[in-house]
Amino acid sequence: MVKLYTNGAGNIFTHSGLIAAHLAGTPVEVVMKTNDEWKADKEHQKINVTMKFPLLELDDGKFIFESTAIAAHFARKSLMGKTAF
Ligand SMILES: N[C@@H](CCC(=O)N[C@@H](CS)C(=O)NCC(=O)O)C(=O)O
Repeated sequence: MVKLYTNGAGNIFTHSGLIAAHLAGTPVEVVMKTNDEWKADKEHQKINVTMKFPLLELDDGKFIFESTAIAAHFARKSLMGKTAF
């Protein structure tokens, strides 16, 4: 299952990806930590060089940064082209 890393439920950038995943019917594991917890996670810092959230980890181990790119990734699975939107 894909993993969406975030720094809190209040991060509005995370929501667009989760909404798109929900509409696309794609299950997502949300990995949520505080900024302080992420900053203490040295392994995560090797992956997330900007330390901005959300960050999506795909099943093949690749990562997608930027909320719009993450939302588009989910939308491409089953939403795009089905309606005028
Ligand atoms: N352009 C990025 C913006 C992401 C962003 O700014 N996230 C902030 C929202 S709180 C963040 O994670 N900040 C963590 C920090 O600066 O320590 C996107 O759309 O994903």
